[in-house]
Amino acid sequence: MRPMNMKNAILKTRLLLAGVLALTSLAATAHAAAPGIQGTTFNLTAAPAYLTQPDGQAVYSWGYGCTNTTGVTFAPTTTTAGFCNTMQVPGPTLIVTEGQAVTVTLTNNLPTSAGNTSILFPGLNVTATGGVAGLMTQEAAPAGTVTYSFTAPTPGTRSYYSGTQGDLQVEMGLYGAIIVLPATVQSGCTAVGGLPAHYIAPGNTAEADFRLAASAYDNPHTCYDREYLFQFSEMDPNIHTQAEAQVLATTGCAAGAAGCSLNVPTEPYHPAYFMINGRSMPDDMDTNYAPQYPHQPYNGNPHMHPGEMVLLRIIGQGRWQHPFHEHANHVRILARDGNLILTPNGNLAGPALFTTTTTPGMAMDGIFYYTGRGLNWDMYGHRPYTPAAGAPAADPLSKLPCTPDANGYNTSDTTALNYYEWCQDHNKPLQSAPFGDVSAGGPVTLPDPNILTLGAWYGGSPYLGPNATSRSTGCAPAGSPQSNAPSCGSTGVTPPSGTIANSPGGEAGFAFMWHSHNEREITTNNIFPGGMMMMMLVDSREFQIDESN
Ligand SMILES: [Cu+2]
Repeated sequence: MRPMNMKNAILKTRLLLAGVLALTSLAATAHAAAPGIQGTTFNLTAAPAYLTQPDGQAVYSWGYGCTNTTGVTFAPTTTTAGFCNTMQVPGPTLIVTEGQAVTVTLTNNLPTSAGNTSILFPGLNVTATGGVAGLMTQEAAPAGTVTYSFTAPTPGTRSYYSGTQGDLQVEMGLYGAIIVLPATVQSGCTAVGGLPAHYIAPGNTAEADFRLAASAYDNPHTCYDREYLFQFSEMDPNIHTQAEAQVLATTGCAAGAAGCSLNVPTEPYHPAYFMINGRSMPDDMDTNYAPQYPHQPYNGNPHMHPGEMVLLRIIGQGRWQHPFHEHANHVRILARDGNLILTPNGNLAGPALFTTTTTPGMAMDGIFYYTGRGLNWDMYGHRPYTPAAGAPAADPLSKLPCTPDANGYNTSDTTALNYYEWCQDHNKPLQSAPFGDVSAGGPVTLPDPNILTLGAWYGGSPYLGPNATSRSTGCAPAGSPQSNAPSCGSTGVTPPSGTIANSPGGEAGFAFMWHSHNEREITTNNIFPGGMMMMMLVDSREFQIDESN
């Protein structure tokens, strides 16, 4: 075995181990949203550091960061663990409000031989002051600064990235996102902090509001309940290795002196790392601001309750197209590059996309939701309307009516466990010979449990939620930890396999893979699984989604 093969074998083993460990330890994580720094004055730096990859590699990279964190305001305000390093990939998400005067000062702390650097804000009307003239904008010379000023335009999500030697500097990691929030709350939208209460299981507290704004745009049809930002990029480690070697060879050189520059070929291009928010799967499913990723603070790990309007902010960074597929529903596109797509009479006109394909620099906003409509079984798995024998009169789980609204959904009670249930499937059991007291006569036979198991998130029940077993069987066996189910006594109903082993208080959602449909991109250094992949979780409304970090 040649040395190179030996190295690859070790890398493969480490990657697989990392993947297994991470997948089994992530059962309780529930953190994402669209974190960033908010304000009108941003002092950014461009600096080098190493990015962690799940195959164990530390890839020399460049990124934007904060010169310091004095005066930095982290958003959303429900974020508790925010940090902004001197270098991070993607760069800090800049959160501003429509109409504000915004100033971004960039200090070039890249190695001297890397030369000048800059920031472009495509779509914004920018005034650049200071620095030195560059091809596309004013640039910051080594150790120098440049300032960009603009008035935050119409709301939406846009990219920012280096306008200097983009084939190398964007590849090295100099890119980020800017989010412009609407200045006012649209009629019909719920102001931040005011989302209506939902069903709260015993032992849980009310769920915090993790949104940046009440709506995505100045349009009442763009209200949302939850949001996520995904930036797609790829890296060719050969380019990074060559850049690092040349930087080391020119250490201490004087700016402008002969030989004090880099000459790194960026073709041919063979990326090996495919990242969402600077991380590859499974790292992208760890929390935001996890300490093991000091230069990759943002994750990609969406969670939602049925019926919630989830705003997806999606940006293509890097050099390739990235066809991102959100399993479980289409994404209704609201806007491209901050431009809301409307019909002449003001209705939403964006397409419903099976795959949200980004091209480099392109940003899009869309709405995703999941209700379980059309499953042909009652995924809420609750008992028929008649209270189960022995159920306390106040048992909220034994009385779950489904009253269809004009669209067929149960929406009259926003605090119901089955809010947004598709009523045509109400009380339809999954299997023809159901366990518990779900009424018989279901549409299908019970499938192999492996089809319905959801890995670390499987609650042992094919129905949605940590307490789905007690909802479907009607009572809990003696000694069961299912605290809010009436007891069956010592002869209790036998729950489905696995239910008791998994804590019914933990997250037991429906997991859907969200991933690049260029399947080359769901690898890490040629090993599957990895790269641009994450698991989206639909959680019962009894599960409290916590995105505070
Ligand atoms: Cu797919």
